[in-house]
Amino acid sequence: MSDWYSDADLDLKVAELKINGYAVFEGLIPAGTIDSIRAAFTPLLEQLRVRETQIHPTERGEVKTGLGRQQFANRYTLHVPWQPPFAEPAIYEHPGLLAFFERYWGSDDFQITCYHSNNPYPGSQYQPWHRDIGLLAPGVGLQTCPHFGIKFPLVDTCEENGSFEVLPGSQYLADSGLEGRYDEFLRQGHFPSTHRLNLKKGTLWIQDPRTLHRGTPNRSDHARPELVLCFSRSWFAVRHPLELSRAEFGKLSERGRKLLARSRVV
Ligand SMILES: O=C(O)CCC(=O)C(=O)O
Repeated sequence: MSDWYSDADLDLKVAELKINGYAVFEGLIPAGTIDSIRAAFTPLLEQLRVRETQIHPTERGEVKTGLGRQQFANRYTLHVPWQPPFAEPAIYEHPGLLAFFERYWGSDDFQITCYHSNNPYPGSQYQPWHRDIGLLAPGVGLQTCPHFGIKFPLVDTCEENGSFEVLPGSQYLADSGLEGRYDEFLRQGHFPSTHRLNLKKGTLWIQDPRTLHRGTPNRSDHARPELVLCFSRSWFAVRHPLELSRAEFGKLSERGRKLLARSRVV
């Protein structure tokens, strides 16, 4: 048990994740920490935006100088370098967060496998409804997911600046007849439980990547950056290992080294 969350609090959050396909931890990150991250992140993101004038199917560049792409019009993805102020132990080693995963998975055998970001700028439109990973077993909605996105926006998110939209409970949907047609049905049909995650800065939330979701139009005058740390069970394969310098690896705590054990030290 951590001294930050009681067992009852953790059980409730785990139930939220299992039932809704996401769980929200409001006020987990101090606003000042988010502001420092945003101040350092904005120039990196702007550099990418100026460079990536075309929509591109694959990411380009290097993590240090901006590995990413324009995914849809005015919507940019960008990897986040593992260095201060982005690599913040108060976030990725937060005792409440780690206790949450240990409770959900019943194990501490998990690692951080990716650090990236989703950034709709003014003028971005609806994404198609989608999942971020396929079901591991065709036709079966497994009760436990081995891989999660840990997300935190760098600004308050709202309907105007393109807050994230989810269809709660859809993480277990395993009907091959619907696969590939989610956007068609969700755009046309009646789905009253769709939900916009309008979040205060400092909120961290956990997304089951199987849950149907989409980005929404940003009609504000500012970007809506959100950083994403991926936490995965040790057996879950990831394509590109996270990279960090020897100096950054040297700064890690004992738990940090376990969490970053699958990274490439360069
Ligand atoms: O952050 C968002 O608004 C949506 C991002 C997303 O779902 C994606 O790019 O897969």
